Amino acid sequence: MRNFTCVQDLGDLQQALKEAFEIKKDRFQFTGLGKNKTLLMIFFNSSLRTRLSTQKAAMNLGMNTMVLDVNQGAWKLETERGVIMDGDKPEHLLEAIPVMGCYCDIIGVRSFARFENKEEDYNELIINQFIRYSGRPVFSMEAATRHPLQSFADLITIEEYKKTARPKVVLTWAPHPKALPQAVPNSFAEWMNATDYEFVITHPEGYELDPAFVGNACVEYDQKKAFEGADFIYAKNWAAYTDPNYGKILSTDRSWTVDTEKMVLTNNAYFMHCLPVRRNMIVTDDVIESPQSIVIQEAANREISAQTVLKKMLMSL
Ligand code: AN0
Ligand code: CP
Repeated sequence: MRNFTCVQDLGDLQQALKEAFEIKKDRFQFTGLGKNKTLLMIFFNSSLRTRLSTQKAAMNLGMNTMVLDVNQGAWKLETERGVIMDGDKPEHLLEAIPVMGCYCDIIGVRSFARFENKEEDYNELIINQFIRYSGRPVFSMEAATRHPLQSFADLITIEEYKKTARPKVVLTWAPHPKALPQAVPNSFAEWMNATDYEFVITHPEGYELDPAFVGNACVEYDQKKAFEGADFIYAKNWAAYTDPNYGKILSTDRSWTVDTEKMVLTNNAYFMHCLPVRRNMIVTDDVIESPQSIVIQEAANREISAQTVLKKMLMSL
């Protein structure tokens, strides 16, 4: 596997899951694979889990790691071609990318949707420039439209906790005070569609996701109806996708917050969220602290998803 930005890049998903569970059993069995190989992680946005879990995964494989926060200490980067650079950005991405490529063997990039231009976001302008100009294999640590390391960890978690072969998994929108990207829900939908689970998406009207990601999911506008019989509730906020509201907040209606009353409608469902989560906006204290909440186990699996991906990339260097 050269690059990793979406579920298809993994190839056989069941095989990748098998590899992930092998790594989870003994995460130091491939410790020689990354010897003298350097991972460069580039962050255009904040991170706690991705930063730590990916670095840990690389260390488990014997790699060296370097982390660059572009907005803290590096030169501010211009990303548009053709701009007269007389503003506050002293360096262009088109020089910075190949230079960064000189110092490492694999590059991880975090670059959220900016909500300035839908086409730019959905064409994945930033990560695609890394793929094109770095000369190195590149993987997504959440790009504009997807967060595949998160979705892979989510899938591993569901596989660990599911009680039936074909669980009912519900992705629910929940309120949030700031406009958030669609990357997590898009990606989650993409990965769920790659399984044979029963998959339902619920959100208020106006929050429809890109149909390319929704795929075969059942869309249910009545959140309570969607929760009935669910085995997993996956909560996430996102800003509107559809025009003319792209990137806008249309609702902060707290009747969509996941609470005990709604969880009672489910089949004793597990509660999941990628984190960071705003308590009592997305989910109540009671639900996230309940024994059915598996958000910490889910975050722990980020190390496993990252290590599986890095192992595959190292093997094809
Ligand atoms: C980001 C998002 O919603 O995409 C990252 C989640 C992993 N969340 C925030 O910015 C709060
Ligand atoms: N879930 C996740 O990617 O978290 P961070 O933004 O903290 O990396």
